[in-house]
Amino acid sequence: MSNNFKSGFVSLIGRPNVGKSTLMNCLIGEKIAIISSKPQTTRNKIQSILTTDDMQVIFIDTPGLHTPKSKLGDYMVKSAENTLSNVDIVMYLIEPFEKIKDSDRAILDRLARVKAPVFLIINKIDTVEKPELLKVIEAYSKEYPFKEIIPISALKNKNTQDLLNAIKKYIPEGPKYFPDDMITDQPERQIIAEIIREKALYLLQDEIPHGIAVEITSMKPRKDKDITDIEATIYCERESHKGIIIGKQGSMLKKIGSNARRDIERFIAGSVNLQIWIKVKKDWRDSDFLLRNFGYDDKKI
Ligand SMILES: Nc1nc2c(ncn2[C@@H]2O[C@H](COP(=O)(O)OP(=O)(O)OP(=O)(O)O)[C@@H](O)[C@H]2O)c(=O)[nH]1
Ligand SMILES: [Mg+2]
Repeated sequence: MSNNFKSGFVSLIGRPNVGKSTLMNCLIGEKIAIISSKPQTTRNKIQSILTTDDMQVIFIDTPGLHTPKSKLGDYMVKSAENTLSNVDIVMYLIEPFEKIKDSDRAILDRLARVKAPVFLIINKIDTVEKPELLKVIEAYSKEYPFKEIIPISALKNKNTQDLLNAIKKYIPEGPKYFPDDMITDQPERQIIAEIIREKALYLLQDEIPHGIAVEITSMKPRKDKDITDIEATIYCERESHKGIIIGKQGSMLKKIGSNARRDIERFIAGSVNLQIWIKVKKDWRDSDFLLRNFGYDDKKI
């Protein structure tokens, strides 16, 4: 290791659905965080680690900042805000809209108290023309003294090298916090539970997927065969939701299961036998006890 090895923590914050998780996965080159077109997909802080010859960056993907309507929402927002005071760089992601929404104004207000350098990352530039982009840059640069303004497309992997170069400029000298081959702090079971939740988010409508929690109750590789038996439980908030998640003759649950199995097999690089059960836990999103039980523990933020 050379003397001037650099390392640090970089938080990705922004409104829901702006592409924070997509960007983190893109920078790491692996799918660590789940993604969906529905807002409020990410519920926890998720760390991933990029190690190069001369730098180690720990990216922290966070839940989208919004006005919470449940205790789960409170937990999500708190865990995102908490990163603001503990990182070396804050990357504030927006979509390329010139008009600054109230919810973005609220984030800009919070940024005023941040000591770390703040980058404005304008994501989804594949959806706009250059003149529009310039207007976005102009509107936002009036609002805050951003250290860098970097337009990117996380989906198309555009300009992300420029972003990494900028990170390198601002990150301090420091030690290697994690081993070279470690890419995330997420336990395997957590990632598998999240894959199942991602498929449910994709296939289910309205409020139902937002009221889902997934728990892996058992995971056992078979002794005689190259196959892993995984048992999972999907928790939902109402009896009526349970019916919808199971679907006609079990068709919805089957779809969620087979979509998830495909991704889990890729993730663990082996065959999987996946069994999913559905249970109702009424209003779990507002129960301190159940939130903690599902890993949304605000004492651990
Ligand atoms: N066109 C386009 N779409 C993108 C880009 N980056 C992300 N998306 C899409 O935006 C949607 C939201 O992406 P996520 O990465 O889940 O967004 P997020 O900010 O993590 O959302 P939350 O976890 O809900 O806060 C998905 O449908 C992505 O495919 C981009 O560069 N271009
Ligand atoms: Mg996300």
